[in-house]
Amino acid sequence: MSEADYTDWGVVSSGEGGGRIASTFLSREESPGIGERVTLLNTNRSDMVNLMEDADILEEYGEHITIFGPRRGVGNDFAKGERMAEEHFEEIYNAVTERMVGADALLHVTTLGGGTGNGSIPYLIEQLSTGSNVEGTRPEWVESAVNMAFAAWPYEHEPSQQQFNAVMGLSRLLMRRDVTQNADAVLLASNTHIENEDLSTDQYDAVNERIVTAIDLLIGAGRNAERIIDAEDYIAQPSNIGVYHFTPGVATDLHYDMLDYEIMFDRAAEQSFVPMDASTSRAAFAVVRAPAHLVESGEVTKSGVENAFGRWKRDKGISSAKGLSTVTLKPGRGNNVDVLLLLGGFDLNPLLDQSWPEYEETKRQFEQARKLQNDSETAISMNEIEQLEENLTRYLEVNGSGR
Ligand SMILES: Nc1nc2c(ncn2[C@@H]2O[C@H](COP(=O)(O)OP(=O)(O)OP(=O)(O)O)[C@@H](O)[C@H]2O)c(=O)[nH]1
Ligand SMILES: [Mg+2]
Repeated sequence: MSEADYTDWGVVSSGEGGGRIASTFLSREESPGIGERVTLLNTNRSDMVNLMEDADILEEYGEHITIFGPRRGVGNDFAKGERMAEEHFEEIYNAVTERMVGADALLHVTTLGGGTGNGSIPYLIEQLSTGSNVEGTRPEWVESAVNMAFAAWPYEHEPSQQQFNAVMGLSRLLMRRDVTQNADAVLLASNTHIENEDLSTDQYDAVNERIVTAIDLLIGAGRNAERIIDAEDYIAQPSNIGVYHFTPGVATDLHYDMLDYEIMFDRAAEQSFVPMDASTSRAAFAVVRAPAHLVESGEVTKSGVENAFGRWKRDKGISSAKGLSTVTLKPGRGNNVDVLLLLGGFDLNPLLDQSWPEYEETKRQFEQARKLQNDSETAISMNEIEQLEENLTRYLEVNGSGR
């Protein structure tokens, strides 16, 4: 296949954390499959300027930043972030569609603990896929593009407002207000679950590095692969059974000579990005990234990986999980391989357990506050909170992990 046949990805971020992750694709030498299709949205200019200055890419890539709304952030209020995105949607839509023109798949990166990214990304995804508030008709590529979200769950130790935001954000990524599916796929990573115990490194850097590695493997499976797994493939089969939440599990630098594939898959599953039990998965994809010489010599083969993945799934009791497996190439020599599992449809309760009590607590506080003061027209209403909770609950029921 030639370069032109591969999926063209675009990365859109909103908010500070999302921006820190997405700007990595600009700051490093090469981002195969993405190139310079990166749009960094925020309500706060100085956050973006600072993080791009830190990465020393402000001069070269500053124009990838698009600021909408109040220019001072939205103070952790996702409802405000959403409203700003709605009011300033034209700027956002123009920036995204101009910079991403022709993309086959969009990866929307956000954190879920804050207000800007959490508020705007679910809204943007809805608008790109339905066009309900877009003036005129959307370009054909926008209509057909896959909209995948990558969302970072707040740390366990963060305050209850962040946990509340996360529950509300997950609901909106999964479900529109009219209770139809929103994003085509929602990939989740829990900051606490993937943080580095080594406190000498910057925590965000360590977490973001893992997220970027997972995204590279995910995109790489659609390029230089024995059997291409494309954006569309991650979505088509699982969505037939109502599954579209996923988490990556990544194990890198595994000694090919010393480990069976099944052990490698176990390692990857043990390093899933959210707390979960792999045996509850209803979708599972496997990508083995190996140095070219191991593939050329026939040591690492698609069928070898496929058979082992089949055995692994059987062993986990998830033989019928939807998905594919493939082998892709990694540059360089050596005998080390990297493995990505993309697990979907698993029981989300181990993740939600972290935030649910704080979510309930914040909801109670809102309710109390409502009794004391006149409803301010700007704040989120109780009805709205209940509706979003109900939407999430409905998705969880379909996914066999009802709360
Ligand atoms: N993984 C990851 N999480 C981050 C990063 N930066 C912030 N967070 C988390 O994101 C949440 C805060 O969200 P931000 O991205 O700062 O918020 P925002 O989208 O800019 O929204 P507001 O500032 O509230 O308007 C917290 O839960 C942080 O722990 C990052 O670089 N990586
Ligand atoms: Mg911010």
